[in-house]
Amino acid sequence: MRGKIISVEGIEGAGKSTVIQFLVDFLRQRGHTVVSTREPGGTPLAENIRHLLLQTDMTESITPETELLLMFAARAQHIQHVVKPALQAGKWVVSDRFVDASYAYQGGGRQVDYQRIAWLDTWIVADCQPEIVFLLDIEPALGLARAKNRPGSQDRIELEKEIFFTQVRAAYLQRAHENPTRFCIIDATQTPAQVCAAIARRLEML
Ligand code: Z5A
Repeated sequence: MRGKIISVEGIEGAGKSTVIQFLVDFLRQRGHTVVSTREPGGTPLAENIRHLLLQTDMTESITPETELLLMFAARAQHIQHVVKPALQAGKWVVSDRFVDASYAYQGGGRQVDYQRIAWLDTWIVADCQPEIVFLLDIEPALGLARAKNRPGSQDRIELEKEIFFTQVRAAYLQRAHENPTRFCIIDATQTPAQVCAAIARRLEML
């Protein structure tokens, strides 16, 4: 038996963290063993790469290419050490972001050529693709306003301007339209209860 991957995507403040616990609980109640993880991160080395990627006190700017390659370096560790072993053991993997974030942020936001991302995707992710990608869709102005209300300081990517998140959102939506069976777009302006209900409806179809 092979488990499945479910990822949750969206721009800053879309409400991913809020729905992930619901998703995990829902799957566990249906008898699945679930591994809850995140990208970039999920292993000690990948979490170190995450820290490098998100820190704000760098004396040197990170190029879009470096950012992309670090995302995939973290992903390679995550897939080999967490995702594949879980799937092989029949577990389900719920990931707070996965490969589609690279198309949206590095492709849409940083304008890295999609073909380069697709090449890395084929190499590193291969058949470890999510069964469902829940895309929590929200206008950047609203997402950023929500995120600003949270405690804690903003990371390097969160400090980007609204136009960056507009490009990221457009890339996510384009990817969703290109992959309609895999993606499930959820209106993230709804209440948390309505968002979770929409997620449950899609999971019931599995
Ligand atoms: N990144 C990348 O560039 N390339 C890649 O390949 C990958 C990632 C994998 C870290 O990700 C960064 O890495 C991320 C993309 C980049 N940078 N950015 N931006 P992350 O997922 O850890 O970080 P994040 O996007 O900053 O997550 P977030 O801001 O925590 O988003 P969220 O989880 O969607 O938000 P939330 O904490 O659940 O909700 C935000 C607030 O809104 C909070 O106060 C909630 O109580 C509130 N909220 C949530 N839902 C609702 C609803 N429905 N109504 C009203 N209020 C709500």
